[in-house]
Amino acid sequence: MASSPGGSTLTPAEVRMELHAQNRGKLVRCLRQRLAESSRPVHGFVLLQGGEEQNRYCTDHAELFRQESYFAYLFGVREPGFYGAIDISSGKSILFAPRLPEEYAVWMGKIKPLAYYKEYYMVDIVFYTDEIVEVLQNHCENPGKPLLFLLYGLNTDSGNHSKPAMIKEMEKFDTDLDVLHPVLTECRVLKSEMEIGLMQYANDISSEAHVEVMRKARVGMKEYQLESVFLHHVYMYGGCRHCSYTCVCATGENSAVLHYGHAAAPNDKTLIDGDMALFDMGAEYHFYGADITCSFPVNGIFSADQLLVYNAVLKAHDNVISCMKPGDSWIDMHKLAERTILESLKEGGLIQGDVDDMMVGRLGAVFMPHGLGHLIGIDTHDPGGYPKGLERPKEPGLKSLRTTRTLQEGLVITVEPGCYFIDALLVPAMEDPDKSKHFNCREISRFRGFGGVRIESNVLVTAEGCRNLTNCPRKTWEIEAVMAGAPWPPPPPATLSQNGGYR
Ligand SMILES: [Mn+2]
Repeated sequence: MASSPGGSTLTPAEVRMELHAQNRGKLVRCLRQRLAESSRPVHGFVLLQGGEEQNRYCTDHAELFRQESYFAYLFGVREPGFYGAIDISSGKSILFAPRLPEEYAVWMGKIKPLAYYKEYYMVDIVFYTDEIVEVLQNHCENPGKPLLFLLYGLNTDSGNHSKPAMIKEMEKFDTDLDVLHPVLTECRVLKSEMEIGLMQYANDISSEAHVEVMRKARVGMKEYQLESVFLHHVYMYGGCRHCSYTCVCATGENSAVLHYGHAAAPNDKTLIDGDMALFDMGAEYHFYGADITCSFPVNGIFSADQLLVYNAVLKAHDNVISCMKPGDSWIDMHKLAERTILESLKEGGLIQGDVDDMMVGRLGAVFMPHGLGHLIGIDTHDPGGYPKGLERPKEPGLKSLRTTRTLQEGLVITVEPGCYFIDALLVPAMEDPDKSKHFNCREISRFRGFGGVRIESNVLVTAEGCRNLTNCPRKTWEIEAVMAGAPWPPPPPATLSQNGGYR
């Protein structure tokens, strides 16, 4: 059956700026509480600086601007060069727009009046950025210098720090660099209904694009052609101008290269009969992203070896999702995935011995060196994985976890178990007697060059358990049917024709 005539069943989701007004309201409540708890006066301004447009090296080529994520969370502003402030005592929000030169109207389009931004972004007042000092001083009702809460803190995924807002005449203000970052980061961890709505949409359009990629995959194509199918689908039908990250379109051996797709490995291999494909791609819609991985045989039919590895990973993915609920430790979920994969590899004859022993010896990290999953939201690796007091584990595999948090209702996290045959890990493991005693070396050697499998979904933790926002064919027979032209999502059972492609 052909895909739907329009190419998609989706239309771009409605973007509502109330979402950001709610985010600001949440921050104000949390900040007031935090200040009251430490017996500090509940006043001052949150001041954030939005992102600036960047040119390519020395040229005048402006890179497509994407707003800084904390600023996007609070204000939803898509243009560069803004500042935003929130008065903690009144809860009022102020945007500061750049004063654009008259020339702007010639080259870039009409200059919007401040009233436009006030209405569009649903803030209380708008001024120009060259008025910040004066406005904040005038709006301060307390004696002495106004207090500014600036954003400064560590991103535990990148190791970089967020840059506090810079204004001239900072000496006219008192500043606090400690309070805002942990409180605002914590606000971003638990998603609101409206945020979940956008993430569901990003997942819907990305899931559909993954299905389109599976359908179009043919032996002899280039990996980048399938990348282009994905990009076209999410932009053409989904209005997604940005992706959450650089597409990983890996086939054959490349599917064991975890961050394949970068400039030195630009998705340019030819698809060979018998290759496994691992495609990790996600679209972003109004700042909120999806992060989805599908693995499938490029020729449309799983071989026995591919079935073994794929089903090991799928069982881990499904086990975790059927277990996840508030109160669970993410480390335990990671270990559950590892154990599931090791048990399957043992059943398949690749490894041998006691699985408990393997767990103690951290054998799972040889096949899955990355963490089970990460928080996701406005950033693909959303911040807040390691709040103060939560230590990063040191053991192989576990140290790669981007969070070790206890699951809470409202948190959205990726579940992305994988099983890879990576020479850089297999060779040293073969030489380590504690690990190699578990290897069936002949079988393991046979799998060198296989690549790897990852299955990644975005999962919302609910009061009862969790909800998978991703909807891609996952069972091997579903993938084979979709690649042979069957519809996705499958029609309800009653309407299935006898030769509908599903069995
Ligand atoms: Mn991911």
